[in-house]
Amino acid sequence: MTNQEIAAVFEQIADLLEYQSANPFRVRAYRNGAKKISELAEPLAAIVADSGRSLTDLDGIGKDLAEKIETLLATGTLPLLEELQEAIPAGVLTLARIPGVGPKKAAALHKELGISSLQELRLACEQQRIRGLKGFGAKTEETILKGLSIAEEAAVRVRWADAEQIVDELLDHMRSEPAIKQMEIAGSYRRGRDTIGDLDLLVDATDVTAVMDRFGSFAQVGETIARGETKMAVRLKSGLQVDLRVVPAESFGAALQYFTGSKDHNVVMRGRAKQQGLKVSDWGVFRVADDGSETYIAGRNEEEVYAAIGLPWFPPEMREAREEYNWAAAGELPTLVTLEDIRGDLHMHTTASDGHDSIEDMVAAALARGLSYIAITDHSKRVSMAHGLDGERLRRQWLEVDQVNRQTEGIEVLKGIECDILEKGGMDLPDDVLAEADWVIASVHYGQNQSRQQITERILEALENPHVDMLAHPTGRLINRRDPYEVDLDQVMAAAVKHRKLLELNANPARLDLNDIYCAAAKRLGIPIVINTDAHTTDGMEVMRFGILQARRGGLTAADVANTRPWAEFKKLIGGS
Ligand code: DGT
Ligand code: CA
Ligand code: CA
Ligand code: ZN
Repeated sequence: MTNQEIAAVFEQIADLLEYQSANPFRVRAYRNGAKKISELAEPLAAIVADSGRSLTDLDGIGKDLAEKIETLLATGTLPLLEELQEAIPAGVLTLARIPGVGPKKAAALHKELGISSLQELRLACEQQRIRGLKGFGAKTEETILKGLSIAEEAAVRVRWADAEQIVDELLDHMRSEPAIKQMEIAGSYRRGRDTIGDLDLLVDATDVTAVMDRFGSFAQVGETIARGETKMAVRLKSGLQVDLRVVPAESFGAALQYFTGSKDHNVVMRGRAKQQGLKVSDWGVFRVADDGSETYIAGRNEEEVYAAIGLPWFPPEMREAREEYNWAAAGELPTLVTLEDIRGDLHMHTTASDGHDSIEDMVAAALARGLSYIAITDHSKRVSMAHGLDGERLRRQWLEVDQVNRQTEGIEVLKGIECDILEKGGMDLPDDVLAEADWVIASVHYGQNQSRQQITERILEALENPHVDMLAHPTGRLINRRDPYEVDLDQVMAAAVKHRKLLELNANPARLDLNDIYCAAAKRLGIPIVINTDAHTTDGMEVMRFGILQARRGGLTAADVANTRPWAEFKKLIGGS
């Protein structure tokens, strides 16, 4: 097999895994591997044949991928690929991505009606041809149409974490151009929004032509939309647009401020400037004389731009014209929480349920990340698909946790459980079991299509349970894949205040709920937020930083985030001593 063929197999595996909602880092490992392999100058077969060398010496190739490459070279195929292909027939991949469709329905639509594109699916819904199929109904058609709209939206906005991967590669590519003095991604990406409409690349450079040529030669570029004197726009093969602006050094700060936005933030700022006889643009801050003439007074960096109109520098995550100008007027911006503030991670899974790594592995990974406590929170028995734990298995797991705690220095491992809130209400495990846990998470995984009132009542009841400490991923949304379930979060928050419960900001880049708005609401109400990774592998702990971004957008400080405290302090929040 050639390198390109091997790379293609890895790309295909990544697509199929992604379709199965596998861990994003696992998907990324395959994509990165494919990219590295396709860029290699020398055949992989030659490296394998050389006993003095190892595939794992290659950048981006870990032990797992190395084994897969060897299998491919030896047999021409991979059990994993065959397994995935068997589970997912060709052509249903796009259909299955539609919220409300999923793999099973997609396969049926393909088989029974020959539907293989989104257009065909929409048409079939509109012509009411789907309700005739076994297991489908008029309601399904409605759900699919709604899902199609979400999917169309997904085609135009990408998740922050996905944008990050593109940004990293783009900046890497641009960096080798010596004419570039300064470079930043502005826009919603810099503000840390959960999804990104397009990327805004800003460059300070002397040689515009060289910068634009370099930009146009980025491997992911599909087409150039426009190229002008200082502006250029391209569409990547993935469909994402990237806007480039090249500006002089004395305007770099002003342009960075302007193109970081948000638009609403800038509108307020321009108003402030005007009151002081100043004008702000992407070129700088100017004093406007009575005769209308303009004098440049600032623009090299953002600090001097803001200072010129009597404002502090605002962290980009704050720039949404929500509270930031009030904070500035009061003379103090909150010091937003940072990744370094985090001391614990209180939601993660192991091989006991649907995680991929052992308790020991998770503990070692947490130690490597500098955490001083974690909670092992596997699923409860209702989540049978994930091999959820009943009381007996859970108590056995806790013996294991005790042992790990005895053997390990520098970290406290808590006995936790992610206990399902049952469809009919009530917790999935009896109170006597929950009472023995150090940490109890309540989650809604089933009955997500129930009415707003039903779901809200289930959650309110769970929050009344004295053993429950925190509600996880409070809206159940999966960005671009599943809308939040119907839930009255205002009532949930009121109950959290009343019963002194904590709420989770789930750091998984596809979840990120609570979102920024509700984080801010929780802060106002004094509800401690716990930012958790919900890791299903050791690598899964990496997502903490995405949660931090969202928390910062909600204006949260370290004090607002419960797991910035040492465990001894945290314990007091949940009634421990
Ligand atoms: P996106 O791309 O939809 O995720 O959101 P943004 O915020 O990145 O928006 P984008 O790319 O349209 O523009 C980037 C920034 O440029 C925006 O946040 C503020 C600034 N900007 C763009 N157009 C205007 C405008 O018409 N007026 C003002 N005041 N600012 C603008
Ligand atoms: Ca943008
Ligand atoms: Ca833009
Ligand atoms: Zn979980």
